[in-house]
Amino acid sequence: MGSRDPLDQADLTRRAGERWARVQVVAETGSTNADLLHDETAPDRSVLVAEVQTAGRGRFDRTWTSPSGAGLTLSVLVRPTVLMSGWGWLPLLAGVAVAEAVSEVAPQLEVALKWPNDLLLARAGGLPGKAAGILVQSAEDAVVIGIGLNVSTSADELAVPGATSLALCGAEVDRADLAEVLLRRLDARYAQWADCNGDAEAAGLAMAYRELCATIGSDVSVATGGTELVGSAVDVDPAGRLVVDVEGELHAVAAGDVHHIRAAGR
Ligand code: BT5
Repeated sequence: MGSRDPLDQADLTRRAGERWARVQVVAETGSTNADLLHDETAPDRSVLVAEVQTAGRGRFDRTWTSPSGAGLTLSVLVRPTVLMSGWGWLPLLAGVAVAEAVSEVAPQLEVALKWPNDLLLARAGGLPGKAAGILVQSAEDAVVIGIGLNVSTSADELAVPGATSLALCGAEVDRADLAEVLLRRLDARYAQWADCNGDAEAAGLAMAYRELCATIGSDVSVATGGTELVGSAVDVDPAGRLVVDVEGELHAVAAGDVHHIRAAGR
């Protein structure tokens, strides 16, 4: 099956299983995140997949662009009942699930996460490229986790030079298989986290994240709230914040853009 064949809603609903309450596939929309955020009737554990978005969102009002059928563009809505203090882990949880799903379907790829949740893939003879981005937004009791993942995107279709895709890194993957595995991994990580009342350490999530995260152990510059921190990233804290050592002083960063100056020796 060609990897740009449209996804089939009935097939994906069946593959997703009963752990996901509602699975919708649309040919085109503005933003799957915006749609679920504004859908007050969306049940807990709704999934919305679009073949293409015309107003795909990144963090900090940036954009996400991907040609129709070239990637996976989806959002899930959950209504967590755990303490809100643990919600900061949801973006990182999604990153772990995406990395695990890509590793399952394409074990030959070398995956890593850049804090908070960019999926990086190793590229022959160059720096790692960004193959997936995650945007988590909340509205009252609902949290929407949006995932954009480049699957068959070719070099001339990439949104930015620092981007890459599974295909460009050597993996031909069927999107329906990938979506099925991604929903299973997301469900498993979410269930563990929820069972531990949002405690990422107890859920084994923090450990899994540290193992995947290329930022921890790297020298970094972090643009956060109008300032630039330069130091070494030493850990993530219990709230999912990046801990940066700047000349012996520890700073916990809740949101920002990380640049790896000197990557950790991995
Ligand atoms: C992200 O933001 O990476 C979050 C992207 C989330 C997209 C999903 S798709 C489903 C759901 N619905 C939405 O509307 N959004 C979510 P950020 O870290 O701010 O990175 C955004 C930057 O990534 C852009 O400014 C570009 O430089 C780059 N970019 C845009 N499209 C890309 C792509 N397809 N692949 C790699 N990089 C891309």
